[in-house]
Amino acid sequence: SKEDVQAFLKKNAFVLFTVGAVIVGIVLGFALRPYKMTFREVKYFSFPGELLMRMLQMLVLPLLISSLITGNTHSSLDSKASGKMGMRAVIYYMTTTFIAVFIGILVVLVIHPGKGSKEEFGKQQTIEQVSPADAFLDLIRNMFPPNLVQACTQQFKTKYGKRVVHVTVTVNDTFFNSTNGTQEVMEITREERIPVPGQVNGVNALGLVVFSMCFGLIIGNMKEQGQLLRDFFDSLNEAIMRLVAIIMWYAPIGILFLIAGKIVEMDDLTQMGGQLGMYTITVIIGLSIHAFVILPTLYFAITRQNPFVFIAGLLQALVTALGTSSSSATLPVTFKCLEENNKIDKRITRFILPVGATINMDGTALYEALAAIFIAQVNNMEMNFGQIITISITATAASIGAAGIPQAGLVTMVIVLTSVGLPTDDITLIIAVDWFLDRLRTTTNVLGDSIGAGIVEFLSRHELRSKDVEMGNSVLEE
Ligand code: DAS
Repeated sequence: SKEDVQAFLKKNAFVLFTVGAVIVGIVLGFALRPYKMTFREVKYFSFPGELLMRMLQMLVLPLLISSLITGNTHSSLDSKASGKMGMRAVIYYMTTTFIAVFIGILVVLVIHPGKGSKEEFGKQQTIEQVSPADAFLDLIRNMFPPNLVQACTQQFKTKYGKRVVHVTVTVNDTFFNSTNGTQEVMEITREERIPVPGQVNGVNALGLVVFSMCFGLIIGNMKEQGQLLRDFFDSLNEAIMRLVAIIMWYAPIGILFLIAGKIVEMDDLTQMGGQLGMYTITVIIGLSIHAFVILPTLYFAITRQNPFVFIAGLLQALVTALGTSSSSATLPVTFKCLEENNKIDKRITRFILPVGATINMDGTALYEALAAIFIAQVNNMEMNFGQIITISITATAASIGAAGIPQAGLVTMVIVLTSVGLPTDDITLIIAVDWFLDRLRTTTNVLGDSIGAGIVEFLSRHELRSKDVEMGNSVLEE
């Protein structure tokens, strides 16, 4: 009946808007492609998308800090229960990341997209060599930022010691010449610096995660003296989540323009027939197996609940990940979806989501292992068993070190390649498709974090419940 339809529309408004935004974005993007917009026009066109990105990033810092601090003060849980919860999260992160790496290696070995020649790829640029040891030390260095204020603002500092990793891209751009009023085409070389592991758009997320967790644990143990701080961060967290709720209404518009803008500006996919096309398909297959088979099966095996109902609740977060290619920027939306649609306990989400978004990246791990072996195949080098093990370990480390920002995984790939003696310059072979594959692996990353929250909540239900009883909270039926 009419009422039913109305009720349905009201209940699913967000989902409908979001799905609609993706579809309209794709259609609009392809419709506008023939008009060959200039670089600048594309920038104007995707402005609403850029705004969404900025709004989300604006919230990440206070959200990350406040939720981790309140999540770790055990005003909400006692320290034994938090410890157990933390262990479960870590075990989940490790297991799923290893499975992801395994799948990545398996699909690339079976499909074998690399055909032992580089001719069909465009020209290559030089990328600096990075020693895995230095990169590893940098990962640990980033855990302890010497200056907390700087950790919130610093721009691309500490590059594997002193080095700067950057990729130079050349773009053709039409400029409007204001002196004589003509349009002219000129080639400019834009130097794009790719940020380093553990840093999110000038934010050292890893360092802030470590600090906030420790800080939360401390003020949790401070009895009355800590009450002021506990209340402060609790209320800060609440306030930020309300801001998130407002941005959620704008999100579909932003996503529409982010997607459309990207489709308008992407290169013609002329190379896609060859090895790069096969490579793209291989990555898609690998990520799909992990996202649609492994993670749901794991969720079902543990919780005995329908994983696809759970995933449906995450739709907006997944689409945001697809639109922004940043798991950090998506974090506010992930929080909202998990807490509101999937009714995950706030004590769980605050405790583990920020950590997950920073270090747990299944999609990235899968991608890095797969890409490294693809590059070996292109170079006609067969990897032996020992080298494959090395790749699995460094790909895992690289995914932990990769920041939750666009294309961070491409940078940390240098570590994986160096560890087995593959040419790091060959990263540029896959740059052409990375913007796209990045979106898919980011979506997988966010899905992995969210399913992790669902699983950890299920496993911790007894602790949560007994705490509720103790506090006299209303206890939910199991
Ligand atoms: N884009 C990333 C993310 O936010 C990481 C990557 O580049 O793989 O998850």
